[in-house]
Amino acid sequence: MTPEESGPDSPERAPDALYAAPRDAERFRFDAEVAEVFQDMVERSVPGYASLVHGTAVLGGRYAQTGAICYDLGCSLGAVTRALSARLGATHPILAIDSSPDMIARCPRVSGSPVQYRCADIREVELESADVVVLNLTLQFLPPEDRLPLLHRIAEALHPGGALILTEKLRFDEPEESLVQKRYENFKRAQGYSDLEISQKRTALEQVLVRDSLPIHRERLATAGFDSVTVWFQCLHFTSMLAIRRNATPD
Ligand code: GEK
Repeated sequence: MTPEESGPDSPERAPDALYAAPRDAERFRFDAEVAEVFQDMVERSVPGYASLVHGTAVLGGRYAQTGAICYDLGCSLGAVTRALSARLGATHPILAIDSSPDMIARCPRVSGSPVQYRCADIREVELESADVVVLNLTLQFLPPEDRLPLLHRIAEALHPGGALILTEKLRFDEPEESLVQKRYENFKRAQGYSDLEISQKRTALEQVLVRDSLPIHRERLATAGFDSVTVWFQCLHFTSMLAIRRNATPD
């Protein structure tokens, strides 16, 4: 963690042992028990998470030039929002949105801050004119058919030249997929997760987290109205793209 993400306004850190004992196979949900351990879960499950949050704030800070709003869509406990706000200063508005009331309730608030947290479905929220939109590991949780319409709305909301920072867990073609999966499981073991935890979590996420390949992301971003899509972070499956909104409105 960088100093921007740690400190007194960071969420509490309960250890993630949700899948340590055998449990009924249920779909993964961002409910109260997940929100309670989320900080530990995300840091031990996403390789390079702290760098991702820091890099997103650095990149976002460069594109937040006009003073227009920045969005953190699917903010969970607000890590990106806090890091971005620390760079942008006390006056820059940031709207952090998540559909999980348990996540939003746990986002640390700073009184007098221009950061707002809202519990809402990002597929339904009206987006105002914006400099920067962040989707950090969120798009992959939307049904695939809802992804392009959201990206279209984001492109329309962004100023020409505004930035979308999109981080996703990618799907690879075989044989790369099996190789990366094996390395990912080794990473999780090194983070202290047992084989039971790894396999139960994997089962719970099936059909909830639906991954796309990088070519599909690139094609969808182009269709939505973005160009100059640059991969700026990659660690195993986890990839972050900086996508700039085209000057002309797409057809
Ligand atoms: C981070 N960005 O730490 N509307 C709003 N929120 C949603 C929706 C939706 N339709 N669907 C899912 N979410 C964070 C990490 S976690 C990624 C993001 C992970 C929310 C969901 O409630 C959850 O908080 C978040 O998207 C995904 O920088 O757990 O792998």
